[in-house]
Amino acid sequence: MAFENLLLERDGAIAVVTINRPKVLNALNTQTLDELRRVVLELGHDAGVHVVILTGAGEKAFVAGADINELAVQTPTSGREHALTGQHVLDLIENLGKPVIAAINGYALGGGCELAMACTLRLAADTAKLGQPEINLGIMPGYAGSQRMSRLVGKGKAMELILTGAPIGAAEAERIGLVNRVVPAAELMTAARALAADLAKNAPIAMRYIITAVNKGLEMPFAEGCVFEATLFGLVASTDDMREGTTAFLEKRKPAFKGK
Ligand code: CO8
Repeated sequence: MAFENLLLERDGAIAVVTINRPKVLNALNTQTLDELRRVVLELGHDAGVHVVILTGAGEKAFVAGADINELAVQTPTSGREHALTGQHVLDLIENLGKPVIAAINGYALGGGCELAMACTLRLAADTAKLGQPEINLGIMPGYAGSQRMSRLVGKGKAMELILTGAPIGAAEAERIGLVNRVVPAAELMTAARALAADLAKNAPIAMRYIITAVNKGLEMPFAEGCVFEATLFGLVASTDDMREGTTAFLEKRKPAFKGK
């Protein structure tokens, strides 16, 4: 599949997707969003891919937001459609059923921060800056940032970040739970690939159900979430990988999972 604004690299069970518009700090225009949608669907259907890494081209930015050239000329109708499209693409990422690691190599602002929040895990370079600066443009988050931010960092910090528009550094982002881990910029991709390689050894069906249980469970009352978890647990107990994992433990060897 050919992409104009994305690079796609496969390395065994790991796929690396790089948003590649460095001249505009990898801003998400309509075409890039559509390419993201297509690549996510493709990787979701590819049984050989177990983990995805998402990053930005160049050393300055992960994604500096939605493309402001397009925002500047939007109408109420096109703005709503654009927001819904972005939300849909980010939903696909969040619910891909395979871990998606955001390797945040610089600015993750506005739609870029929203994109990172839709990923399963976030590693940030120590030089990264994250924030929701939409308020400075007289607008507000539109790719579900107002919803995911409060779920990740709590209501108080979400209000502060979105209302002030002030970006925060990687260390502060780690402190409040906006990113999982900060690493030196030069080591970001090595760390992301190492984490991806660790995850890629896991049983794919178990990972899929864990992601589903956490994502869907957050939208359910606790008791219903527990019943949902038990049902997925029952399903995972039917897999060859469950037998392999438990047998390997008892035989004191490493398991070899097959995704069945
Ligand atoms: N869109 C378009 N172009 C951009 C963007 C962007 N988001 N960000 C940077 N660029 C361009 C600049 O215009 C500049 O282009 P040129 O070289 O032609 O002048 C180039 O990238 C380099 O940027 P700077 O010269 O500004 O680089 P600096 O190092 O001086 O500054 C910053 C870096 C601080 C990241 C600065 O570029 C900046 O503030 N960018 C905008 C950040 C922002 O406001 N992002 C939020 C956008 S709104 C959004 O994401 C809403 C999402 C939800 C939409 C819902 C649907 C409607």
